[in-house]
Amino acid sequence: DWPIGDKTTWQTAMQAEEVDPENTQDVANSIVRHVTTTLARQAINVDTLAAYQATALSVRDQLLKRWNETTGYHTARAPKRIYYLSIEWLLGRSLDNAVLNLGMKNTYEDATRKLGFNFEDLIDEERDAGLGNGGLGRLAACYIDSMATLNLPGWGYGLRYQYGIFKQLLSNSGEQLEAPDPWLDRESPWEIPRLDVTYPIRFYGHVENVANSDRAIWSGGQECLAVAYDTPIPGYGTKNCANIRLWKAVPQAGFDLNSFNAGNYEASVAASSDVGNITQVLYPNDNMYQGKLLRLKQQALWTSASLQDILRRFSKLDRPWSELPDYVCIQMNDTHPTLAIPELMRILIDEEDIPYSQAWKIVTKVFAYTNHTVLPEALEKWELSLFENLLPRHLQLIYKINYEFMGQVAKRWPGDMDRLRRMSIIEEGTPKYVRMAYLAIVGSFKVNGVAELHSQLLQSTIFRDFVEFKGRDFFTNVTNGITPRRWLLQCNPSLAALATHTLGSDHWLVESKQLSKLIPMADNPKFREAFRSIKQENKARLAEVLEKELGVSINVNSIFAAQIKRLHEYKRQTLNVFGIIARYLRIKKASPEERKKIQPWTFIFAGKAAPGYYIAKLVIRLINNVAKVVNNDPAVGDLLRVCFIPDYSVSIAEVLIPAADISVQISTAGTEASGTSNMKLALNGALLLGTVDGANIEIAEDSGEDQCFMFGHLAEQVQDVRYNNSYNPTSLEQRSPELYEVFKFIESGAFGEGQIYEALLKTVYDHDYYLVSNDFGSYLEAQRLVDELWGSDQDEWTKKSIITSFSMGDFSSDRSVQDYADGIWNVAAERVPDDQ
Ligand code: 4GP
Repeated sequence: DWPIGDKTTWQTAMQAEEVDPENTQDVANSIVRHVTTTLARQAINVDTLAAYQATALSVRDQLLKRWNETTGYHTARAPKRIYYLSIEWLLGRSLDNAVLNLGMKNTYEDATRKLGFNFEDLIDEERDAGLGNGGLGRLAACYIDSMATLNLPGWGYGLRYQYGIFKQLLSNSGEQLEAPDPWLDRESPWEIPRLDVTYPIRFYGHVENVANSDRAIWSGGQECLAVAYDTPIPGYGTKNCANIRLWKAVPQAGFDLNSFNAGNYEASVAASSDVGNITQVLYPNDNMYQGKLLRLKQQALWTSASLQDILRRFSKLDRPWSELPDYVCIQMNDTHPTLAIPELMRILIDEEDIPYSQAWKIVTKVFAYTNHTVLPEALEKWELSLFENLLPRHLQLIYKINYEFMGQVAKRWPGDMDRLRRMSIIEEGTPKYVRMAYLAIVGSFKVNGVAELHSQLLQSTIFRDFVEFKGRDFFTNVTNGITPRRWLLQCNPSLAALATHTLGSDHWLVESKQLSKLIPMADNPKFREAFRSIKQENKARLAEVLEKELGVSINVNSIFAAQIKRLHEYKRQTLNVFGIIARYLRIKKASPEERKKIQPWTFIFAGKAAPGYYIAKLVIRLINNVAKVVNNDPAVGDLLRVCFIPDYSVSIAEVLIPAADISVQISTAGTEASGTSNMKLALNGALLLGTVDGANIEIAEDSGEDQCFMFGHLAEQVQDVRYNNSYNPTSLEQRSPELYEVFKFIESGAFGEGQIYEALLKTVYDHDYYLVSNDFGSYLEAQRLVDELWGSDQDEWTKKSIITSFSMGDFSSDRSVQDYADGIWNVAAERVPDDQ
């Protein structure tokens, strides 16, 4: 049945819009149509930006056709769906990725060339979508790419921040400055406003319990709307297209009638602009919790709108509520969406009139929770009073959930008051807190960590009581992964082409384990030469950028060592910069004979510090001032360069990663949950210089320890060392004479007045919580081994690099997402038929 109007007219019109993916003229037509009718321009006034916009809009047309087909197909098939709730989506740019996934890159290159533009220039016009801080948000982006590629019926939900992660500037004294990121200034061609998809959201107000029922009526307070914006995400080698639905907060249509009537027009306009603030800005913290009311509002709006949307889709199936878990699985990317648990309870009980216990049975079959960090300062705990005020009904439900849960614990461990106190969702004390991780565990059917070590540590440390209560099977591990489409095909096209050419097929892009067939090529001199020259090309490209942006001359034959990630004490950029200073001192002291043994290095840093993170910002300042001194000291020659690339982003990562020889992954053992830049760098052939932490361990297992330079204390030793640092302190000089010398040099004013760095050095002098001094010696020793290999056997280096790169098949996000789909979600692929 054709739903509306004349079928032939519709179909002829749709066919007229068809673009043959291989036909350059078709593609050019669609670009020019956007130039004229969307942008209202002519050939004479199309600049590169306009050409980018028209091209992106033309690509978007292709995406939308697939999006429509996919949603239509999935609606008809009504499979179980997976919803991925992430408060961050660090997508980066979309144009290149989209044409690659659509298999239309050549056609678009040809068409834009014929229209007078270089496709690479158009790519550079795009602003990064920086709606995330780091690992957690980029992981979500890789996962949605994989869900689309694996044809899983999956959608992402998030927030449409007006301002993404701040722009990082550097002052003359090397300090980080922050400026807003107005990424929507030029509008994003990738988003589709769905002004008709809106849901009401309530804050504050009061709760009236309904007698003889579990129901309550929550009313009053402030109401606003969440409006949907969709971003289509194409799969690779499939028609399937996933979606990320982002919410924007807007005032209720019309102003608050009461204040209007009271003649308080201005106040009601002001209140409506308050609402707009909710989705104004992304909180710039990574691995760090900040208990701000506005952030709680963000979480409440996002979880409520997403759930209303999910339930509306489910309602159309006309199935009983008890079957919700057969159709819906919600994966919570960290605890930020945990409010979805009481919100689903509220909807089922208050709006659908389902008794509490029945509702709880449904809810606890829907949610799964991924933990991304064991750092205590990152665990979300909302102050109870804040919660009570903003979300009174949710707090009531949390009390009830906790009451029932405490009852079960008390039954199993009668009289164990301490256990009750430890496990309670409500933390007693002044003030009281709501522990979101515990609520997430109690309301989920599965909890996972993101690398083997991390998942073990979760079970043996912060969630230990819950393992005893829920049993071991309740907890699982899914090691993170990265999409090989963006992180090899897109960022390193030459290496991707070498793989495809040698394997005789590009099937590795969806079956990444096939890359392992290339490992034996490490013994083939011709292949080694090809591989090496690609690395050189990528290094030359990066060197050009560094010279242009930072004004630093680069030795392209030096070891490029990249540490590119958020600034954080646990990630130990400190160890890296102190190591650089030690190397600098060594170079300065070296006799001509000794100098010959020292290999040239280029240390590359990139990353932002949370604006309020004083110590992390000091580290940035130190790195920049060390760079200034080292890069301008003639005594150094070309043996050492230090580069801090400002405003790290996905796009910058795409240039950096293919050029690295060494991947610097040096967190204190047991602190980095997984890491994903370690996977990206390894896939592009960088050798791992790392601690025995996070996914480094699995990378070393898969590539073979021979390929890696591992060092430092092990996770199981950290507690003892830490204890000794605090309670049986020895002087820094005893712990690490090399580091002591470095500190004295900093204090002497070598990098600006010594006292600038006092607070930073003190963290190491005093308790050295992150074991910088304890690992410093073995770090330098690991670097020495790197020098030795680089200096003695370049061929051997390339072999190791090849083996590393092609051993990374298991770190594809396709593998991770398939693990989730099979082990947690119980969701199957629904591929849109090609002839559809
Ligand atoms: C990060 C972890 O620090 C990182 O190890 C991991 O690879 C990434 O999540 C993805 O799982 N955590 C955060 C955070 O970004 O804010 O907790």
